[in-house]
Amino acid sequence: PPTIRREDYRPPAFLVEQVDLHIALHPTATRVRARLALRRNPDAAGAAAALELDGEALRLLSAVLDGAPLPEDRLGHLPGGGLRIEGVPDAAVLETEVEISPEANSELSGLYLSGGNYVTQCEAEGFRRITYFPDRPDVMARYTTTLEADRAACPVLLSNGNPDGAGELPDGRHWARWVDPHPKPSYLFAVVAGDLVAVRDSFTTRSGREVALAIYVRRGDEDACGHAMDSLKRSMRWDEETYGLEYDLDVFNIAAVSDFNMGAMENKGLNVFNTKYILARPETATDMDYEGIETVVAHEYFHNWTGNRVTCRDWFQLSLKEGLTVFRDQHFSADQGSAAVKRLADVRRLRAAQFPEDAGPMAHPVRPDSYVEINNFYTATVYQKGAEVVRMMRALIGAENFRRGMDLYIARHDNQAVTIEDFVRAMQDASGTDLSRFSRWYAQAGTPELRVREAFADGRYTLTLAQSTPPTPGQPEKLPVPVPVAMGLIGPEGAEVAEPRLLLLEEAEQDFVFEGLAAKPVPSLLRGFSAPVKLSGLTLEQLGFLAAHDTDAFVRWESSQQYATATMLAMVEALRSQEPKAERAVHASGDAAFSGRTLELPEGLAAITGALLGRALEDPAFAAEALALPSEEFIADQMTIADPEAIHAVRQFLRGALGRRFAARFAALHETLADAGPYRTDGAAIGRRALRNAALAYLGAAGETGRAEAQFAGATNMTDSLAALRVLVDSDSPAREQALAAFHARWKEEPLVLDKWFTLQAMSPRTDAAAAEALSRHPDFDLRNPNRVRSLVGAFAAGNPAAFHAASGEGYRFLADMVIALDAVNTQVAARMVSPLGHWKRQDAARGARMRAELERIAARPGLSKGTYEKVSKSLA
Ligand code: HT7
Ligand code: ZN
Repeated sequence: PPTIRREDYRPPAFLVEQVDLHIALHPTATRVRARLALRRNPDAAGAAAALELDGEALRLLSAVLDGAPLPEDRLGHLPGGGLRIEGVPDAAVLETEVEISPEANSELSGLYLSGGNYVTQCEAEGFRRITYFPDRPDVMARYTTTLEADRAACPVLLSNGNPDGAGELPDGRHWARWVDPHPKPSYLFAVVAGDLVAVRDSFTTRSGREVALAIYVRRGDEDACGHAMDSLKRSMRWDEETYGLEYDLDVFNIAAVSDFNMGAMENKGLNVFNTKYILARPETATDMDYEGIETVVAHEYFHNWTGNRVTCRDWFQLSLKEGLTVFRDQHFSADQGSAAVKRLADVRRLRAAQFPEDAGPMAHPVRPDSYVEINNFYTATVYQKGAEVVRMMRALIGAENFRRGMDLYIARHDNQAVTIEDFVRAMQDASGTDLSRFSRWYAQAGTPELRVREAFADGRYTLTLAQSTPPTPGQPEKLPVPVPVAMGLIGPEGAEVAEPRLLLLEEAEQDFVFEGLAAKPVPSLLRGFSAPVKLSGLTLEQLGFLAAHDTDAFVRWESSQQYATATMLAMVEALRSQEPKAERAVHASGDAAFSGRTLELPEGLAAITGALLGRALEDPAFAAEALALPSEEFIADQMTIADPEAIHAVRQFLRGALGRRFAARFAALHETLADAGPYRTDGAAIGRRALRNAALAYLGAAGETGRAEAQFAGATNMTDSLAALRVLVDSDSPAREQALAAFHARWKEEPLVLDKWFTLQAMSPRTDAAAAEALSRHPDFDLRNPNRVRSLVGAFAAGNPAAFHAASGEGYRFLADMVIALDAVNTQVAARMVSPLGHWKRQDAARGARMRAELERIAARPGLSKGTYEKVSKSLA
């Protein structure tokens, strides 16, 4: 398959001014009539260039140019299924009619059926599966859409923009017309039609316009939309207050569907959501689900300005809308509750997903230079690292200049399709800061590594920071990037001894000097995680000190995590050097032993845990985050060659040992923090539950499952129920199977809860590849439903490292079997599942060979999709 390169960008030969669509819905034979008002693009080279229309899986019924039918010999056929028409006048009207089958569309791109309802997904290149069109984001057009369907099957007919009439038709059919006054790229087009019910509300904009809000869901789910609706209204207000951005249509509709490739989609005036990010009742959704809903609803709403009104010129610019909008949703969520705890969670996610990506075979810059399949580039790098880059820019130019830059960006580029350079230029012009060097952050892949050195003499403290970025595929050499380092100095008594500052490290190495200090301080660096880098060079003693004393919550958390990481790595090393692998035996009881050797709880880690527990009730949400040991995946990422068995043994041992050492305090926390009064989802209530369930998990790891059994039996909300079930599922308690069966029996009609049932088992160390494979044969498993696939296959491969990396290679084989089966059903989801196999260089030779063998087995499949092919071939390189 061809590689698309950023440097090959050419403007389109024709623009589309107006699109009029008529869609007659039918499960197997939907008819789409499109009328395109075309105009030659004055900015395109080649005054006689042909009109090129994308098309995929369409059956062309007719094509008429300026009233005259186009004969077959005027239609050139393009490789992917598109059309090329020569000799089109500078202004012309093209009318086409095609037939498509929503029922046959298991790819979930274009028009498809979910639970019997019609729904579209057009980003990135799905509109071409609905009609012939120049399906690229730099073609912005005004759309009118008329929908026609059977009234009984489809009482609801929705599209973008404002409603503009509806009526009856013969034979029980009806129609509705929608007009979107705003020009938009085709990827924002949407249709939803079916038997859905609306939960309604309204919002008055700050200029006094009334916007009708509606969330469309399956009948019976109306009571589960309150949190999403509330999140939407808070997002609308926040964007007015923070950026002066007001909503721009009379209606804002959301539709929730069960079958969706991603989380949600920001279609103009008609957002389509995965039900996972809309539906929440205390009995069925966890606190994390509530937080996810708030974030995703806000994210899609914020796209209305950062993405829809100002969009991307081409898909290489994806982070222009995604990085910026993630930055905006993170800022919004931070404003809703504890900003510090939100930041920890965001950083944890960045490190879990983006850092490994940046160190693996698919590493790419925030603005990639090439791709084979654009769907493979909706990545943690484009989204999360892209958000970090915007965040750094704001730190460098200051909040006020950043706001001025946003105003300028939108004023300059409203209704345009633009580039990342345009965004950076607006920030530069508004702030007067030269950001040309800063733009390296968009161009260079890889996570920069910062190393700290110190010197102290005669009251003069010199902090030396050195940076380097490791090579990544296609980028062997890296230049230094400007790194904003928010910092302070802590004196021996635990007080700040210098004004907190923002240092700017621009060169490969720089000294920063502080005078007039009475004693050598401890540097508190990267406060709030001011840059997405890896920091090293502090001693265990300094980390312990910062964990106890820093005034910055992020550095306190980070230092305790780094302390635990260093400790765990040392324990892993000790195990590795003691015995040959084949003789290892790991006992999951908590007393991990490798060939009879017993690990010991390091007193330093116990002391940090004890100190955290002592202050836990001051800020329960923070304490829950700080008490969690670094994940097995994170520890593996710190090693040149990982050792999944040893890491698992060490982490399990520590959880059990800490659970036993502090059993009384964990038990006391579990009792003290029991919910009194009604269930609430504010930050304080969520924090209390998080800490209480962290205590429960430590007790469970220490073999005390009685509390979990009682909590599972009595839980009235999903957070507590699932936390208790997790403890039981990870244990050898006789209650395990019974609890799993009871949970299944109770929730078998709730797909989102059933997903959790699959995930808990997929991630449990007690589930090996054979058990995961057995779950894939469970009658409730469904390859056509992306949520279910992620809940089992994704969770197993990414969240159960010990089983996935079993020395037998069975974990790898299970994943490869699933990828092969999925590729015939949904290529986007299949390609995304390949990633865990790509990290074979981080495993020992035997495992690496098994991973490669599975990648080669996938690559050899005839008819493999280009997306899966791209991931597999890059992973093998
Ligand atoms: N902009 C949306 C991306 C998206 C998507 C991309 C590829 C295939 C399916 C998809 N569904 C949604 C979501 C967002 O980032 O807001
Ligand atoms: Zn987005």
